[in-house]
Amino acid sequence: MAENNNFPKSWKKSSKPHKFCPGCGQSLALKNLGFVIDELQIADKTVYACDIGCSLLTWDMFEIDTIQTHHGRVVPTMVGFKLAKPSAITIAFMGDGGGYAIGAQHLINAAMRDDPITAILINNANYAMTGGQMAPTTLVGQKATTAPNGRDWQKVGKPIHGPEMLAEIAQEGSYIARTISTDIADCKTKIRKALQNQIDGRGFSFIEIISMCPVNWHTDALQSLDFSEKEMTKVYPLGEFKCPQKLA
Ligand SMILES: Cc1ncc(C[n+]2csc(CCOP(=O)(O)OP(=O)(O)O)c2C)c(N)n1
Ligand code: SF4
Repeated sequence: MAENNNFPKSWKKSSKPHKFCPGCGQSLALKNLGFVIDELQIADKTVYACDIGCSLLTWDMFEIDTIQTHHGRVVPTMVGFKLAKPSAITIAFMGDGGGYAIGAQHLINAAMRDDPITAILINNANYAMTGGQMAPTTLVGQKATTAPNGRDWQKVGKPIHGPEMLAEIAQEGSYIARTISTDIADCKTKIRKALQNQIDGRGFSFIEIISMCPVNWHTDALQSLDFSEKEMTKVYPLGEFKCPQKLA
């Protein structure tokens, strides 16, 4: 197949186009991840793992060793892998349900223990693969199939702010940030810093990526952009919440 510079070399050529719905933000995030893996020249020592949820659609996305785990278990799986093989660069990719609900304890403990893995979490404000149920990140007032009148925080609590929470408990060598899939430069820079943190042998790294889910949001292209870039960033500000001096 002819060389295509629009696709990362670390993406598997035979399985393209990707399997996400049209307009999904996850493909943008993963394209950036692929380009960063190319630039850092780490494909041969990287092990990528995806959770359950739409993240599982990436089980054959990369031309690198890949593990597919149970819902919420991608973090402990990669912590175990890293313990067994410290020279590997380990990436755990998950949704907000996987990381902040069913697998929250794993994420919190990995941050507290300073496990040297890179965790990447897609915040699309819902449980997407199963049809748009309310997630820990669903905005107050946002409708979901399990919240037909919109999230009522007095009944179910307020949305979780993952990076802010993890930054409180993480150790000094951690890199913790939030970005958005549509800001290619910011997304790529933060993914690069997170992986560099692991390559340099510092601690835990975590990035939350705000991402569009037009199918469950029931939005067209412009409405999807608006909701993620305007509504979601109001509640979930972009930024670096912990950054070792050497990465600044
Ligand atoms: C242990 C377990 N409980 C529930 C499910 C059903 N399930 C599959 S995907 C999913 C939601 C995924 O949502 P999220 O993690 O936010 O990822 P997204 O699909 O939004 O990318 C659920 C509840 C499952 N597969 N395994
Ligand atoms: S359901 Fe939403 S998150 Fe899942 S692939 Fe489709 S647009 Fe993306």
